[in-house]
Amino acid sequence: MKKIVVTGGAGFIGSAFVRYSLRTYPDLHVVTFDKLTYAGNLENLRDVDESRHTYIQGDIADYDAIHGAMEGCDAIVNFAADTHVDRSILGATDFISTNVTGVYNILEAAKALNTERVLLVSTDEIYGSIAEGSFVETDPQEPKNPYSASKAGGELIALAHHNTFGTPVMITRGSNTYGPYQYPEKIMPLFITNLADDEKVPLYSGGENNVRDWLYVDDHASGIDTALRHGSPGEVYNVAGDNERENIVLTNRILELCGKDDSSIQLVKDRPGHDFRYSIDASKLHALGWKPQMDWDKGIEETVAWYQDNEAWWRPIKNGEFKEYYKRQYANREV
Ligand code: NAD
Ligand code: TDX
Repeated sequence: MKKIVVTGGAGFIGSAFVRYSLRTYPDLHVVTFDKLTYAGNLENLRDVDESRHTYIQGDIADYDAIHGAMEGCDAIVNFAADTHVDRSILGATDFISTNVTGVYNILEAAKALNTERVLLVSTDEIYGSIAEGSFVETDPQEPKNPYSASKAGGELIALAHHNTFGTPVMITRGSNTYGPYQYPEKIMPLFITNLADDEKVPLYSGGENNVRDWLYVDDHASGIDTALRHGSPGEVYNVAGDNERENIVLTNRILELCGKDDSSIQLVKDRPGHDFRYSIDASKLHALGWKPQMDWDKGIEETVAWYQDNEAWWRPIKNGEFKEYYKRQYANREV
């Protein structure tokens, strides 16, 4: 592979994947194609080697734009998505445009251009919640919120495209991802940055101890790269962190690392349709040689330290679009 397109490469995981690819493959050229929605940020790519990187602003829901970006490229890795569950509950029109129509455009462009590999980055959320045990790739999709339903829709179109046209598509389903450069709407950066401002952290409270499996962002990037290079077309690969934590346990660890106690927790009304637990089995990707490298204790310590040391990155975000969103999302929600 000499040249690849990374859609959504200015977001959290996409930018980590761009950095990972450029440092791992010295002859690779990466084209980042990104709409720069509220979640996209060119600051996330500030350290990349510009001689092997091209940036194009565009929307995957615009067929001509994405077709143009893919011309002359060997592969495409799609991170572009609307990604926040709470925002999809407020309104899912953009989610359907990007996560379904956008994915279809990528597949059609790949067919027209004979692109060698197409990797769609998807999520463990498409399985829905599981009380015990872990999902494997052959388990059915049972998405339970508008975000995960839109991701499941994109997956189904991709698998049908593979079956009908032989499009060389691989899908990865990753766990909850954490690390530097994550937009502070997601639980970890939201809580760390609120605490830096001596504000409380809004913990959703529905009487259940919701559980998430935490995957370090560079491990997610290397898992996607393994599936891209060693996976088989038409196949799906789970990318698990194998670090399941109840939200309250995660919250208490963040409080401790930030020098606070549980008086900084504000219980708020639960997310509607809140999935109780996500858990996936990544044996299939392990068989291709992938293993997560980051230890949980080190990962969370480094992540908290990164946000504490990089206020210049998150302050403009929290003072910008995020401010209105936060008010709308959390106002009058205390329990
Ligand atoms: P993010 O919200 O940080 O970034 C998304 C990026 O996509 C942004 O740069 C945005 O500008 C871009 N984008 C959005 N719509 C676009 C469009 N129509 N055309 C072009 N670019 C567009 O997302 P993330 O957390 O980095 O997630 C990346 C991918 O990984 C998504 O597909 C998501 O579903 C998946 N995923 C995320 C997690 C997680 O915990 N964050 C876990 C599993 C899977
Ligand atoms: O303010 C909050 N309070 C709270 O208790 C927020 C934002 C979240 N939570 C809870 C809800 C979840 O149980 O924390 C957990 C994690 O929430 P998010 O960070 O919003 O992530 P989640 O809903 O689990 O989805 C994430 O993982 C799968 C990503 O946002 C998705 O893009 C990915 O596909």
